Amino acid sequence: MSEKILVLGSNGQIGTELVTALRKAYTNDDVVACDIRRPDYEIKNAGPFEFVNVLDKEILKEIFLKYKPTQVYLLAALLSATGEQNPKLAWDLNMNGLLNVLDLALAFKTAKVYWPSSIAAFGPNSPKDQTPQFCTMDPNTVYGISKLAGERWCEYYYQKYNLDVRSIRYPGLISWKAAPGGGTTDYAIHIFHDALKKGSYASFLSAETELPMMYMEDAIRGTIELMDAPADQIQIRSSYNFAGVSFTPDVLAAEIRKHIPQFKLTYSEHDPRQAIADSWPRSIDDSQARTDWNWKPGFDLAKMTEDMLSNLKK
Ligand code: AKB
Repeated sequence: MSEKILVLGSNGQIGTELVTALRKAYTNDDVVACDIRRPDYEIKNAGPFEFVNVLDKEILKEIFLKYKPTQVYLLAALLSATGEQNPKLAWDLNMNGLLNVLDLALAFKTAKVYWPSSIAAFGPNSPKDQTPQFCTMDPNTVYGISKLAGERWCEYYYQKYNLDVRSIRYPGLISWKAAPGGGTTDYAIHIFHDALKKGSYASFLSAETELPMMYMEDAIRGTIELMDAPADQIQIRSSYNFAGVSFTPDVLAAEIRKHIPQFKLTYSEHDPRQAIADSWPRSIDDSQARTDWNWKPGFDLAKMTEDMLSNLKK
């Protein structure tokens, strides 16, 4: 059967790379990029693009009617730091956007839906190291609350209506193609840009703040592998723990210094993102993803740092 794939939120950090990867795996015309903002040249000219606000159910319905998608990826969301600046909008977009898509996917018999959760679904009372798939989850950001609630909705639609929804709890994603959008883990991207441009960076997270991270190439591959896995292998219908590498700003700076020896890292004080980072896990146990659909990351810290620097230099 031929596929028609909608990517909602196609202009963001993940969407930009996911659309390109899906267009390589399928055809350009099979993958419809959708966003509320004008796309960059590459996405717009390689295949179909539609302006869509996921909160506008009527427009969204027209898009489902026009394309009859077999797969939908919903990426439109407000992240942790921007979500705290506008909690009501974060809740509205992250929650009602998801419910709109789940309802339309049911109505139009979409075969598979992908929705990302995050390590932000964990909270201060979740175990910090090798955080397990199932444990206490008490997120204290609106973003995290919306992710935990969204996970419950995904499982509910699967159990109640047999909708094939799949999800991953992303760690901080590190990439060079598109800018990140208001997350707590964004320091780990800015640091590379400033290391090359200025030779120094002032981190808004403290030296010892360890967080789970992943290189975007791994995240995109893992996402598509999860969506391609046979349905009977998908044991988790809330969201899968998913791990790449964990490091602190200090450790990342030391790795960057192997390429830029004079690189200097300083720390800024009293940033509200510190409290968010302190409520999150340091590392994640993703053994269920490894067992169920053979997940395995390809990038360690050294390989990721080398790839980031060489691509940003270009
Ligand atoms: C954020 O920092 O908000 C995101 C995330 C971990 O979900 N990158």
